Amino acid sequence: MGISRILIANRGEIALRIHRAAHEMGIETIAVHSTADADAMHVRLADHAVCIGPPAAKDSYLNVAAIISAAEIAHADAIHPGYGFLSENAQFAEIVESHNITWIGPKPEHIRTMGDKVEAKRTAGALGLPLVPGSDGAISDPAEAAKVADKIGYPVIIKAASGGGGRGMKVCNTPEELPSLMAQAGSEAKAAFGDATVYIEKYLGNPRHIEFQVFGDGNGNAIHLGERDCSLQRRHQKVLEEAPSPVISPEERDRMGGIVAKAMADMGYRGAGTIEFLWENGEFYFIEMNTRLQVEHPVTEAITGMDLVREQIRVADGKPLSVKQEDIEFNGHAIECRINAEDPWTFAPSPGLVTSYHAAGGMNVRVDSGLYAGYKIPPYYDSMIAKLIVKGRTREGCIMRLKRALEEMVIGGVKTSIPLHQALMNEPGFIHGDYTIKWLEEWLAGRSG
Ligand code: MV4
Repeated sequence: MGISRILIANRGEIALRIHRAAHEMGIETIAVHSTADADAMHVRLADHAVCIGPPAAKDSYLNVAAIISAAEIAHADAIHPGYGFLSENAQFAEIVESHNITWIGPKPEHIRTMGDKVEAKRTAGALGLPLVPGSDGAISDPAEAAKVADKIGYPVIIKAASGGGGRGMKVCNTPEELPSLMAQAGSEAKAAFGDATVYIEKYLGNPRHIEFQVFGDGNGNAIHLGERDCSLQRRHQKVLEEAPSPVISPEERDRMGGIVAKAMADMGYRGAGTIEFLWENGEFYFIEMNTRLQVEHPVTEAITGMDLVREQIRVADGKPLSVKQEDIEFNGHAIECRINAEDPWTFAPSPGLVTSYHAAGGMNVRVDSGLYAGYKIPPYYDSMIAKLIVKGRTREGCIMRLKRALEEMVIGGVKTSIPLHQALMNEPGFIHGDYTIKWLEEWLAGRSG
């Protein structure tokens, strides 16, 4: 026991985030990188760096053999996967553990269970989480599907068991179209995920996306760190996240938080997790669980004062949770703006040379980014290049500070989503906080039309 060298199997801002937590714990870091990332900040900051392959992610950041070899060569005693890439690959987690390297993540069996959306729902239901009404597990027979749909009422949504992130979903409004949409959903799921399994749920017309941050020690103890509101999305990509949600009262947070923390304790969950709900008319409905650290974790850190990566490393190392539920306080309000290298209105990617860079600063302003002047943003990866996280005592104060911080940010040479965030900050629908998952796309359509 005792982690002393972490290999960070990721790139960009999250690789920096993990490096920072590690160094604050006196732990060395090993960066891995593709040939396209030789000049990246995550490589410069790390104590050691290993090139693991060509630019394409499948040959580098998803290359299990290359990453395990790098860990062996550089004598890593732990691997942190960050988010995306191999972070929710149960088989990778098993391979890491079979090499006697500490996996900084949940138990492989829990990653596997939650990766199958049908199994995830069954497990969540057994643990007492409220579910969206729907089929009891997978469904293949159209006649049986029609029975379920009649019982729960139209519209219904057909989802792929191996899906997630919104891929392979079909909304069905009438019994007549159910058989053909079932067949379509099945064959699209087979093509996209190699698995035709689908299930059915009541379609919620205008919900919010609210997720709870949880943490377990793997030994039956678990806590919750409150919720994040991630309703502002475009094509299933989150644009801005906030904590707490503008619509959740402290009593409701304690009640739902208690339910999710108990569920995680009962399953023996280890590490960081996020339980996603749709929220409509005051009710929570479980949809999925993410068994990783999320992009938007800093808003939770801002209002709780906890370092989630430090906590991940501690529990992976066999230590107990550093706090008890009753010691966790929620203070103020935090908002994160995801800054992408893309046209703010067409969303066309805009990689290339960053000619100038200045990060916003001042009280309660955090910028997580690997950018620097002279850096060339490669075209091969996700377009998110920075996260601006701002905290205020109130939501209003937070929005005022965010406007100020957005004015200060300088990213020259490429287009970014900063103008989109600035427009949002002046939009009554956002300022009032009464938006749902449909709001952002409708607002964008209204602006261009
Ligand atoms: C739904 C739904 C409405 N009703 N399920 C999209 C991503 C995936 N995680 C679940 N998703 C949805 N599931 C039922 N029963 C609407 C969505 C959805 C959505 C959810 C969260 C955030 C943005 C979204 C955008 C479109 C659809």
